[in-house]
Amino acid sequence: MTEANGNPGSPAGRFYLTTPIYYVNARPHLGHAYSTIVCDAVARRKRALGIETWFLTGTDEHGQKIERSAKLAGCSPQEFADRIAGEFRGLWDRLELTYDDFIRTTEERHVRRVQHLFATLRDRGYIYKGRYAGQYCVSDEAYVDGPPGTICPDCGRVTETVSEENYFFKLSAFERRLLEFYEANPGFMGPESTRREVISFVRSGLRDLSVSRTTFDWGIPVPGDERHVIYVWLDALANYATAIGYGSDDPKDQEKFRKFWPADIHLIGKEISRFHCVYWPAFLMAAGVALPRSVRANGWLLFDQGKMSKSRGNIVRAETVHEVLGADALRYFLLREIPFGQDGNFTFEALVQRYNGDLANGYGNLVSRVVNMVHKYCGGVAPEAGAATPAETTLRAHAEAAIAVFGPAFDQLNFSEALKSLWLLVAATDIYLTANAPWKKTPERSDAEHAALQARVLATAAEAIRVITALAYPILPDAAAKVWRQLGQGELADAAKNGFLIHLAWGGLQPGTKFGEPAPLFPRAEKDAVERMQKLEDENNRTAVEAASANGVSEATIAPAAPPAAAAIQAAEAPVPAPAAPAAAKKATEPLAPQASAAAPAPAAVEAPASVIEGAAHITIDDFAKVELRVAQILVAERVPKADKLLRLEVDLGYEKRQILAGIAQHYEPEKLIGRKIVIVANLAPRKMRGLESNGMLLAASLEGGAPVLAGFLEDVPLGARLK
Ligand code: ME8
Repeated sequence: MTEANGNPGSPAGRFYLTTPIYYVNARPHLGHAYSTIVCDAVARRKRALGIETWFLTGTDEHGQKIERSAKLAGCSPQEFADRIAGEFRGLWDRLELTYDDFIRTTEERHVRRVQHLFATLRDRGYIYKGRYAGQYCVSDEAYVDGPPGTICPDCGRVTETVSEENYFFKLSAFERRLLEFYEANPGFMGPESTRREVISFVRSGLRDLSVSRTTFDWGIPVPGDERHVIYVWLDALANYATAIGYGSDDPKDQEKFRKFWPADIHLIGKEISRFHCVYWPAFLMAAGVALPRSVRANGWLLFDQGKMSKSRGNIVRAETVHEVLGADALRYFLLREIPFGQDGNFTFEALVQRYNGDLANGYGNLVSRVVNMVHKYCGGVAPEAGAATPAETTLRAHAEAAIAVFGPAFDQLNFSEALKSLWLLVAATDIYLTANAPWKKTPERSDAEHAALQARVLATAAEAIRVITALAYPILPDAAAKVWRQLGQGELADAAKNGFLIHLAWGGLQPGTKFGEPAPLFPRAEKDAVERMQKLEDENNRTAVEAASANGVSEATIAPAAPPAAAAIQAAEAPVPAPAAPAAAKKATEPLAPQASAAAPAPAAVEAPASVIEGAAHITIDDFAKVELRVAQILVAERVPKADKLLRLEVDLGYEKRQILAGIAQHYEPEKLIGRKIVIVANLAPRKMRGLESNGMLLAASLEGGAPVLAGFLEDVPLGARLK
């Protein structure tokens, strides 16, 4: 494999890195911000090393999932995509992320170039027409092996049965070539767990891949056969090449593509490794295009024990952290706390602890002490250090070690180690300062000796701060820019453009440099910071749920429609279960109550335990006919904030959609419910819980002492069908 493009010393001196392009079916959250912030930090360091860098991000806007989300929101897919893509871009701008291009897959430039790629693959004999009959996971936009009803192994949702004419890509032809490529390029994918997983996937055998769909429209038409739209992953993966000019006729685009391709790093979340390490290289091999130099997978940001994701309802928004502690605090926490490649927990408590410990009391306090003393004792001008004593030699050695360790660790994406080593220098500088106490005049020192000590110690500490700041810049760009000014070094943004990191070495702070005014960097976070962030999130959740229930616009990941679900699905429960009145206690004439509580769901279509039906009084067929039982499909399922037991569901009855609240949150993961076909009591009078209206009730077997089990079907049933 060739040397990584753009690394220091690389002849090319260029670096191209990408984030995944994010689906526009849900708003951005901290998980998305994590990947994008990692890329931003890398891009900033590369630029500061004088390397011509191109940082691409964007949004993935086609496919069945987005089409359905838009339908549910009552707008066109394009309007829907415009809105959410705007939110992603707006957030990246607010966080001052330095992306060079933001590609949207609905842009004309992308559409035409993807068609070019498709035509190239077809012309080169790697695409043929066939028929796909199998399972498809709409949420992951992925084909899944197995019979109808198979659960997607990646996300746990029910797959849909697809049977249609498709174009196929000859993926099977690349099995051996891919394995040889991985073998020859051990650095191609990482971390090691990803590498192992991908290799074992390819070794287990590759089957040809369906790369077009005919049963919906929201995609890029296959050139020459517009009944088909191109498979959304082929469309999406191609963004990395189309955005920098692949497939364009314009010589300027072609020049750009030659300049930046192949990408140095595709940074992704670990769940999409297969698409990036198997499909994408195979498409490129087939098209005769060079392969990316590396794919690097970040682990998952976890919150409340689970992967942070909208459908789980456990997201935190980057805006919240930004508002309370600032963007640098978020960047530092994510890169310092989570060893890159591993999963990491996000908690407000840990964030505040790191912020106060490392930034407010650590780096921030150090800068403030030194800059203030230079103003107080040295007239605001960098003093001449004079001859070094062993203390200065030791601190200098610490700084040189930090320079030596930080760069390679960072360039391996080992941000946590890089920062750990740099903060050792923060600590060493603090200790040095305290040990030499330039603020303390002792009787045994003459005035001249004291002035010399002050000059030596403050010049040395300020130089250490300069080194720390230069290295920390990609992670703390805002704070670093302020410190740079305070040290009289001018605008860091300009310095970064001029590759100030190339020559970073001890001794750059010139005596006589006029310092800028001291300015606070990281004010200590008060005790209520955690509560403030929590409150902002709660308020946001509440507004989102209310807005969703008011407009019928989904806040959660939107559901795939599902094939016949496996027999037992999930149970319906009202949030405040009424005591289960045994049917036997009811009078024969009593109608099956619409007010039937969740704990005692009307058992119409579900066989109740013998103990319950034994001796049950009879009802007439007319009594039964009063209960309107219908087949519905769960489109959206999410937790109701501050209600442990409640899930808010949006269900589709075919003829209408409605919201139902169900007290099953302790027994079912909301994201696993999506797509399930269930039975609901459709004519139950609406009622309000937690300020939200519930229009109907789910049916379930109410097992004695056990979890509820939802009623479902073995065969496929149309939505809205009445149970009689
Ligand atoms: O998969 N922890 O888009 P997506 C860490 N459109 N990273 C997270 C995360 C979490 N909890 N949640 C999201 C797609 N991410 C496709 C990609 S690329 C050609 C097409 C980050 O909106 C992580 O980078 O589901 C993950 O891979 C990406 O967001 C998924 O975003």
